Amino acid sequence: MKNFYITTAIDYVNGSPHLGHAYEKVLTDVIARYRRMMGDNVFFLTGVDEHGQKVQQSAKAKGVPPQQFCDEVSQEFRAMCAKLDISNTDFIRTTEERHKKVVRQLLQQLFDKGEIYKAEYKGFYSTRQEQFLQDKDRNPDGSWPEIFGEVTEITESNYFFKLQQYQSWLIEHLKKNENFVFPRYRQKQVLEFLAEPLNDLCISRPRERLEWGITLPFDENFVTYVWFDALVNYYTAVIDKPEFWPADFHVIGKDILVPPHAVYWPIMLKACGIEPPRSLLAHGWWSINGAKMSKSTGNFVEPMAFADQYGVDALRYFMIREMSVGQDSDFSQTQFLARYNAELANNLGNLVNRTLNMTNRFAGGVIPAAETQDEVELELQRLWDKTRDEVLGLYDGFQFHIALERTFAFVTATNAYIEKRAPWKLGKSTDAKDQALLKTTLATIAEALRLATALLPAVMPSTAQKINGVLGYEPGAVWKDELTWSTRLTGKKVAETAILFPRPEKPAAEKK
Ligand code: ME8
Repeated sequence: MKNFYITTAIDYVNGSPHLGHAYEKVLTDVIARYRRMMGDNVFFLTGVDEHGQKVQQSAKAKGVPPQQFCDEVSQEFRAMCAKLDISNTDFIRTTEERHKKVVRQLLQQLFDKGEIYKAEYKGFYSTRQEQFLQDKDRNPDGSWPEIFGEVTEITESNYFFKLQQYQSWLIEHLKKNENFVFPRYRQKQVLEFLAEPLNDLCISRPRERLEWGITLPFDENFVTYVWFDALVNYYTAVIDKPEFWPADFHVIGKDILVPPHAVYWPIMLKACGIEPPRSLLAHGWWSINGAKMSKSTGNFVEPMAFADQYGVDALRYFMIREMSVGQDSDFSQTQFLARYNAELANNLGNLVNRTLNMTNRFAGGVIPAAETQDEVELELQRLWDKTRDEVLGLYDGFQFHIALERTFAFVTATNAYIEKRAPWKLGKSTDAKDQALLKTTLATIAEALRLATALLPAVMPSTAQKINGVLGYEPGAVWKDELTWSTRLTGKKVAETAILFPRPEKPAAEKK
């Protein structure tokens, strides 16, 4: 069994979870579930990033101590994971003792090796990004880009990590590992960033400016820079499970690829003598109804409102079907409803209902064996073989949106097969040939539905389970064995009805 370790970014708890957080969890969950279906031993980590200035400020604004504030908000993130059917193995919080211990150990190790030094810094600082700025960060007109928020000039002593001396190592590493970053074009961005000389990384904040952080083990007047603290979470979680390191994938948004994940993190690990992660998967950003989404502008969809109204799997399906991994997408209610109605309710939902109705009406609710096999059936079987092979390749290449498109094209073809065979006409005939063809038709539809369903559990786990349930079917333990056209359903008793995708009554609440 192959060990497979995958993580999401850990979310800042300075606000409630939003659609971007929900998407990242679901995307990672799809990969984790797929790897498990392929037989891997998966460790799937998610969690929250609880230190730093933003969290300290949000707690202050609410008038509660930071730890209490973190306890409350992290609960919302945990609840979101449960609600979205996220199959994570562990949930880490950076305020946990297990994590602080590892951060202190690594800092001490680097300090003892002479990789960390103290120096005075004079320059510009962005509170919003918790980052020191350089002239190259300015707009062409000399102003600071909006993402930095308020920028102030400061002079202070701090501890610095010798990042620069690892620059050429990292460039070599990226050249040797062409698939370090997915999508590939983002690997180029990393190399472009590395074309300029790196500055050493300031890894401390003076206690008088920031209290909410991990105290440096070698100087209690300082706390650890939040990014140095946060990145270590991936390592903390498996410190007693070395078989999972290096991580196979860190799934993150494109905004935190360069420099934190693609530059700081591999270098931090290298300096500590630890292997860097195998790959980073950087996804794109959601906008909502065409507008950029951010906590500060307050324009975000409550993912839970959609999950409550249309079902968790409908939300999971939409996000994975709509977004090509790596690219940006827009979440519009119109598009959500269009896909919900056309693809889930009218295509898949309809196939399930027709299968149950006709099996009940013409075969006493028991799936018959096929008695004939004509070109029409063979054609559908050949389409299945093609669909399955393509979909497996697409899953391996993170092209989930196309994998779903192909899977649903097979569902469409099965619905078209029903039209062609018109079992409602065959059912009226007493001719033996028609009766045989009717049995073949019912067997073919049920088997096609079972197979389409076998491609769905990574994205829609509970829908797949429900469909198997109404078909009276329990899939076997080896997933790949489930993917061949078979007679597994012969003799199974189907349910009377199934309601998978109910018609929405009123539009989901959308915050603007
Ligand atoms: O960056 N669309 O936390 P975070 C898609 N704590 N993804 C989005 C998004 C959007 N509109 N908005 C945010 C942090 N994300 C750090 C990470 S990891 C050691 C520390 C994604 O709460 C974002 O890209 O701001 C990131 O991957 C994740 O949500 C958490 O963002």
